[in-house]
Formats: sequence, C-alpha cells, structure tokens
Amino acid sequence: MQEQLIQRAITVLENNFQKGGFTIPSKGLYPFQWKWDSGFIALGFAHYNMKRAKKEIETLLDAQWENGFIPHIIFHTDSDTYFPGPDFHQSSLHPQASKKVRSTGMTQPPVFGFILQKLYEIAEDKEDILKFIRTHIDKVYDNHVYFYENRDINDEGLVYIYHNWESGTDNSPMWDDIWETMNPPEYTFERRDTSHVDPAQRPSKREYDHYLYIIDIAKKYLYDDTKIAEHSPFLVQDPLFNAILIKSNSALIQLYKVLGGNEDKLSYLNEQQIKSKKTLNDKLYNDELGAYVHYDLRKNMQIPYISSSSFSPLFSGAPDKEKAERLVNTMMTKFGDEDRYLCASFDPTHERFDPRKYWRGPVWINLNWMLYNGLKNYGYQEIADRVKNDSLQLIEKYGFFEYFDSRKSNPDSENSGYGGDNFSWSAALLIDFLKEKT
Ligand code: 9WN
Repeated sequence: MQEQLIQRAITVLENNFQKGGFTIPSKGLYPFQWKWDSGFIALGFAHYNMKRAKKEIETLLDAQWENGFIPHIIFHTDSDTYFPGPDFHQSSLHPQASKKVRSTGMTQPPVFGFILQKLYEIAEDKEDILKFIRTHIDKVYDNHVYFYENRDINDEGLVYIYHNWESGTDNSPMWDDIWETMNPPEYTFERRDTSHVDPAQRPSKREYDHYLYIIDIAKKYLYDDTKIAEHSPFLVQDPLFNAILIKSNSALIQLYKVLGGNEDKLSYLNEQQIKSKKTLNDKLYNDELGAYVHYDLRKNMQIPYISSSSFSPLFSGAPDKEKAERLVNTMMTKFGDEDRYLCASFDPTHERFDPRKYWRGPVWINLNWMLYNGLKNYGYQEIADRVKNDSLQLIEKYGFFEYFDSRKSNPDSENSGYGGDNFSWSAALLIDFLKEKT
C-alpha cells in the first residue's frame, strides 16, 4: 500500500519535472518554478533521485540576484496559463536583478538551509553531497545575509515581508485588516487561476486588486527594499517566515561545522540566531492567545489571530518547553477536534474560518510536514503522529491535491481535495513522510 502511494507520488513529480531542470508545482495552475515549492520538491526527489534533487536546487539558486535576494517565482519559460506573469512583475527594474532569468521582485520563505541539511542526512554518498553543499551553501548564506541586512529594519533579528505572496499563505484572514487600510484601483485583468480551479477555493477579485497594487508600489520604487519599507501598505513580521529563517540558520551553522572553516560566517549566523530567537519570543508571542502571531509594522501592533503559522515556531526550536506546551494546548483546543483533520490553516473557532478556501481554513501538507517535525522534536510524538497520519489519509483518500477540507465529514462535496491536482509538494512530502527513518 505504502509502496503504491510512493510510486504514485513519484509519478506526480516526474510529470511535473521540466526539461529546463526544475519542477512546476502543478500543471496549468502554476507553470513556473516557485521558491519554497522547489525546496520541498528537492526533499522528495532526494529519496529516490539525488541527482534530480540537486538539479532542482541548483536551478533555483542560479536565479539569485547580485544582492543575495532569491525571487519567489522564476519564469524560465513563457506560459499564458498564469497571471500575473513576468510582464507585470518586471523584476528587471531592480538594478541587481538576475540578468539571466526573469522573475518576480518578491521572495518566499527561506527553506534552503534546512533542505540542504535534509539532503545531507538522506544521502548515502556523503562525500558527493558534501561536495554539492560546499558549492552551494554560500548562496543560501548570502540569502540570509540579504534578509538581515535589508529586511530587518529595526535591527532586531526579525525580517519583514512586504507582500502576502511572500508569506506563502496568500489569502490568510490575517491580511483582511490590512486590506481594510488600503483602497486599490479596480484592475482590469484576466484571472487564470479560476479557469483551473473552482473560484470558491481561490481568493476574490478584490483581493487580487490588493495584491497587484502592492506590486505596483514596489515597482514604482524599483523594488528598492528601503523604499518598500517606507511606502508599502503591507509590512509584516511573519512567525512562519521567521521560524523558517531560524530553522535554516541552525542548519547552516551545523553544515558549516561539518565543512570546517568559515569562522566568520559561523559567528555572523550565531549572533543573528540569538537575536532572532529572542525577538520571535518577545515580540511575536501572544501570551493571552497562547500562540505566536503576525506583527503589523505599519500599525506597530500584533495581528491577533491564530493560524497554522502560529505553531510553526515549534519547527524552529525557538520556544522553550513551557511555550511549546502552551502552543500544543492551543492547537489541540482550537484545531484538534476529533471530527477535524490536523491542522487547519486558520482558527476553526473564528468567524473568518472557511474550510474550503485556500489559506482560510484548509489543511496544507507543507505546514503539516513542518508541524510534524516540530512536534516530534519537542517530544509530542502522539500528536505528531496524528498530523502525519491525517496528511497521509487525506492524500490516500482524495489524491495529491494542493489543499484539503479540514472537516472529516464534508457536507459540500464527496471530494475534499481542493486547488491544483497532482501538486508537487504534496507528493514530495508524502515521500518524505513515508521514507523517514524514525
Ligand atoms: C502565488 C505555488 C504557490 C505556493 C504558495 C501558494 C500559491 C501563488 C498563487 O501557489 O501561491 O505565489 O498564484 O496563488 O499559496 O504557497 O508557493 O505552489
């Protein structure tokens, strides 16, 4: 049974692999290379084709800008099945943008540190993988330096995102309050996503107006980080993004130690790491809610909603035992009902929860994978197993979808798999779930 599932997952990845040496998230809906998707995809490949895993990472890192920035979408080829494409984003406005490939001018969570470490653990040929890591690790390091030098405006160890697409959790209800502070023009454009997926499972047209407007502001300032920090109506410190940065810092520290030397990089990372962990705990933890929350840098206040991102610091190792215990309690009380799959992307007890709509409630496999690993590291094996088994069950029952209804009995539909089908990271992370050495 498990072997069959793994084979099906491999077929999904193979079909999404492109001649250019990268893997698309899902045919039609997402026809390019995405930053954090590529990391998870490489992890899936690592279990059965290390060469492919390395290629995926190499192609992605090859799109890095001169200032260390790595964009969220790399437009290796043309496609008219996705909007907004390269003509809208115009990344070349930034003087240090890649001269080789077109991309967006925004980023996504920095997963490559911990992905390199996973590859190192999985690889049988350690010498070969260390050679690969030695060649590429500085690019990942430069990406972290980019974040700390350009996105940490208060010099406090927390980096900002300036667009909801940078979070990876695109239409989370978290952002609704920010949209209320904006009044973007009504853009005229042809949505492509809703020709692939039921509009009930995607963001609204008005939400897209907000998304496009923030990009237009960034373009007006030629994607200059300092100007963006001054002018973007969206400026947020995201617990998920920062937890991933911290996790990847730890991974880089461990890998540099294996490689030897690099004392300057080690001391830089160690210094940032102490600051990042401290501020994540001081600034993004909300004691009343018993959870980490987002922080709105425009209003200088926390955004007090609980989402699956709220629990992601477990993956980073930043919470102490007491905070971890509170987090797990909050998660189980609000998200953990027996009639629900773990872990909904947004607080199921909140009025903004929608079990079908994208990041407003459905279960996502990449978040589950991070939560599983975090819970396991803190010794919550039983709950971790539930997260893992729920993920496997959802895929086995419905297929390799992008996201899934979080209700176990779904009155709306027989099929609780939503968004893109044959979705790469659902396949890749299922392989990791089933092949991990426990
Ligand atoms: C915008 C590719 C990406 C994921 C994101 C997910 C979705 C894009 C979109 O698809 O976002 O980046 O057009 O909706 O939200 O996490 O990386 O799979």
